[in-house]
Amino acid sequence: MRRAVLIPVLALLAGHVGTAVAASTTSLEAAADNYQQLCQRCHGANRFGAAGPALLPESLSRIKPDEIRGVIESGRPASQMSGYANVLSATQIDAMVDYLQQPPSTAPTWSNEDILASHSILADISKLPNTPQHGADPLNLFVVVESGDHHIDILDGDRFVVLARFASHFAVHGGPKFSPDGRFVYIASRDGWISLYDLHNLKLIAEVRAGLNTRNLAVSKDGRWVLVGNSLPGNLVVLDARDLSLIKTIATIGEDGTASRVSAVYTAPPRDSFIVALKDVNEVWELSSAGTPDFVPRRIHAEDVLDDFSFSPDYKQLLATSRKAKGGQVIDLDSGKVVTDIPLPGMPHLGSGTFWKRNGDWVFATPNISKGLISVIDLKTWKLIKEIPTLGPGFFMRSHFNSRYAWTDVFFGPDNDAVHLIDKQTLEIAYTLRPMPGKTAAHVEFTRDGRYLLLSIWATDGALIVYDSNTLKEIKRIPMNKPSGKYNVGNKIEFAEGTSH
Ligand code: DHE
Repeated sequence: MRRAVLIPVLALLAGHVGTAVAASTTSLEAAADNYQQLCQRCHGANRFGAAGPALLPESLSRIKPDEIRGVIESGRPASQMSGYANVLSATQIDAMVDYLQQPPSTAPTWSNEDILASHSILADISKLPNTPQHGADPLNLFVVVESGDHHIDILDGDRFVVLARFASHFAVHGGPKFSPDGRFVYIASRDGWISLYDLHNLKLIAEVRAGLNTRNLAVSKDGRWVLVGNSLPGNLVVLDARDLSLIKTIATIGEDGTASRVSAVYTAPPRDSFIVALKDVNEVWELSSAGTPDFVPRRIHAEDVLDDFSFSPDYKQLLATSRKAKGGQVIDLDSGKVVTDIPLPGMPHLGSGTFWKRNGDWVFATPNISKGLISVIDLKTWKLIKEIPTLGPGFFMRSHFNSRYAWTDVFFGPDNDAVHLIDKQTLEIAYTLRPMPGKTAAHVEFTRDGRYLLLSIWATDGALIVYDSNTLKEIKRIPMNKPSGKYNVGNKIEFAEGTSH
């Protein structure tokens, strides 16, 4: 029997599942048999994933049926997934596409025992030097996610050379998070795997599968705890940050008994707590991480499901997308009360928004996933100051204290190769760059001093482009396979202005 790993290509946001040819019960049964013969060895008998990724509806929901079909037919380059066009007929492949999008016959579960069994220690930290062994500035390293072939690069942020490259689990999503001293980085994959990597020794230390479908993770202010937010099963998992051993799982059940998926988890350092966004109940949770925490949630009751989050710079207030508020809603985290609604058009992507000071006052700017505009809000009055039209909907926005510009992408539509540089004082687009015409340019991160920045060309034959942030001159182009996010250690551990938190 041929060995196969069905590794789907990177999901596209637009055009979700829904057009698969509906297969009959008989053909679904036949597809289930074919799955057990051809696929289960790498993807697991229960489709939870093994050497290959999970093939559950939750794992595939962001991938178009045509893409799934293409991978089954032709395999996936640079992976162990070979094509099945010569093994299965077109009808059998259609049935397989449909089968993989059906829930499994027994509901997927991932228990504490499963988490414990998945835990592995890959290096003995006590035997490793506790000073950087790579000769680069440890606070100016970048962790770069190469999403095209599921790898992580560690980049020297002074010389712009790759110091180490290693395979990640399937589909790393959300920003990797760091220990407060910047030595360790914690990486979450959509398939539920959490990895702990030592940046001093450039070594993987431990791994654990915390769930079947994970949203993201957060590290506590003191660096002792890692909190993982899962959508399958809907729960929170607390891990010991030293070695990822399991401390506790917390089912995310609303006060009225409704089980909820987690949208995302965040660290709020001034509050010494974690904040949890829930997808299916009108609650926001806060879990204290101070002292010896019990991780019992404080429930903040909301009028609506609050999803995508950002925080005021002092973490006293939460900005969330709310359908009821027709855009954004501001919640005071101490009182749990609504401060105000901010009607915003389209789908603002608050989590990717950024703050800066304009004429001495804080402003917040957010990209929009469904409309070509940037909304700029005054943080004192919470009033919308300006809508800046862009060439199309965007995903990310970034700046730095020392940068005159906020950089934002045009992720969707025909101008997805363009990035806009917004003058932080005039709120006008000062420049529009097209670094690689025809290829998506997105997601910026600055060096610790803000002198340079790295921009991703989000394509299989893509690159990381290094710019001088003042002259806007291109300094270097490092070829990479769909580089997505990149994260500067110093900026991240200092929760620097302009970067994501
Ligand atoms: Fe993300 C961060 C949610 C789709 C790339 N994304 C985040 C965060 C959330 C989020 C809540 C902040 C968590 C953190 O960093 O710890 N993303 C969502 C969605 O709900 C959405 C729209 C749909 C989904 O199914 O998840 C979504 N995200 C995408 C993509 O399609 C992107 C472009 C490609 C991918 O890798 O999946 C994508 N998201 C990213 C990246 C970050 C991110 C690169 C980290 C941004 C940063 O700079 O910190």
